[in-house]
Amino acid sequence: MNFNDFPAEPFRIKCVEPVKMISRKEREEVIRKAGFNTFLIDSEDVYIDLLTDSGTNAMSDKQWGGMMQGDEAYAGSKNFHHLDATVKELFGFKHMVPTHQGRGAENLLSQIAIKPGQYVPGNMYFTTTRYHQERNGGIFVDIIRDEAHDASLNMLFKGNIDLAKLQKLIDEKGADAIAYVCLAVTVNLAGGQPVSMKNMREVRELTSKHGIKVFFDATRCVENAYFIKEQEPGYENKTIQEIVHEMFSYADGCTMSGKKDCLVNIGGFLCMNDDELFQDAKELVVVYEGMPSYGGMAGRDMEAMAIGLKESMQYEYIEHRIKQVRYLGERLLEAGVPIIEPIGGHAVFLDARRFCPHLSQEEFPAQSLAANIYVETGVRSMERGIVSAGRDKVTHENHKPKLETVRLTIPRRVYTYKHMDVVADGIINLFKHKEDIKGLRFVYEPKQLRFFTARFEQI
Ligand code: PM9
Repeated sequence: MNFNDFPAEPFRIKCVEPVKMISRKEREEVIRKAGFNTFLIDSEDVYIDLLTDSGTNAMSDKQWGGMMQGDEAYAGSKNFHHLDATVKELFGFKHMVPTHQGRGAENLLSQIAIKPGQYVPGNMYFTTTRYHQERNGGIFVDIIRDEAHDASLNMLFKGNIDLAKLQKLIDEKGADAIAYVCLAVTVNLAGGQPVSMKNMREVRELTSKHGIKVFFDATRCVENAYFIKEQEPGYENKTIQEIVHEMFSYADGCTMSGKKDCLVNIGGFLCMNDDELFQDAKELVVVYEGMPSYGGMAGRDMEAMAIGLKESMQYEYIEHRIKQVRYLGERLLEAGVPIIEPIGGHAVFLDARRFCPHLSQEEFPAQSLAANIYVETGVRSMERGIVSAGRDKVTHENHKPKLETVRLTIPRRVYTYKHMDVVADGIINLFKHKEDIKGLRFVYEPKQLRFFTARFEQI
């Protein structure tokens, strides 16, 4: 690894938040009290917080300035018009409906676009996305390429949809039985893996032939655009903005969690080109979120999001972002720690199957690994394996994903390379005595999205 491959932070730090490390003995007590679930640890007890990149972004001086220009009128806020115009300019969709965060948009889309019994094919599931699809009678079908389920396979555009799987579903069930295709850019649970422009174009061509709509999960679309610029022939001289615009030209709409690539702490939106769907979304948004001109957000939040979305497309920002994640991954790889390859956009995913070969999947190796990383290092991470996957809605059996991982998710513009070194050194150390990691069993299992609040004890 050559340190010169990694650009310095393209910002100066104007405001700092002190962090401190509590003792190992205290951390052991904290994780026991949290039921071995890192979601249940207080932030004050965490040294470096890699639980998620969602809502944990550091905002810029311009965004904070924008916050002071919040127009908090109940209706028709000027910040809504700014956000509306920015999203339409950058994404190219005809309509935008703001929501309080990504799952608010997923809720609206699932209600207006899925008829009970219809299929919703997608490139790997995401927890909240699949939950809303199923809650509205949809049947999720995984049509990601097979390679995405293999942690150690290093290949480009591992997030692509397998067109043969999509064609098979259309042939077997008929186009009318498919609500829409949900295409995520990048694919979170596959390791932040990107989708190629070619794949998006081909999905558009195939679905158009059959009159099927395509909605993107745009949550990490800017990170996906960086990979296209870096790795897909023909895109090296295009701007990130041009690439994002072309990506969305292959979709009928999108859901967006602004908490990621919009560089804010809260917010989201739903976009579409279809006038009737827009009408339906506007009727429903008032039930769950608020007026169609604020959708659960304060005026100041919409302003920060409009500014953040533009900032996220600046090349220096996104290059540093992706390469900082890559730096952490390469440090771990060099030491032989098993991770999902290639290293994705927002996080490094430890492969818990290979990290803890002495534990079966039913002993929740990733959940336990995340708990042990906290005790060893003070770093908070997240399970993304059998616990996150939940149970089958019909059989109530555990879904058993092939990927059993712990996600080290890097907040945007928050930590430095030295923080990455601390994380890497701690995990490399734990890897040396990995046999000490014990299995877990549930003591409390919530009925839905169980990973957020479940509690465990050591076996
Ligand atoms: N993702 C994450 O940490 C936060 C919730 S799960 C701990 O990765 C995608 C691809 C996401 C996502 C959230 C949402 C939902 C939709 N799609 O959290 O509701 O990664 O804004 O977005 C989280 P909201």
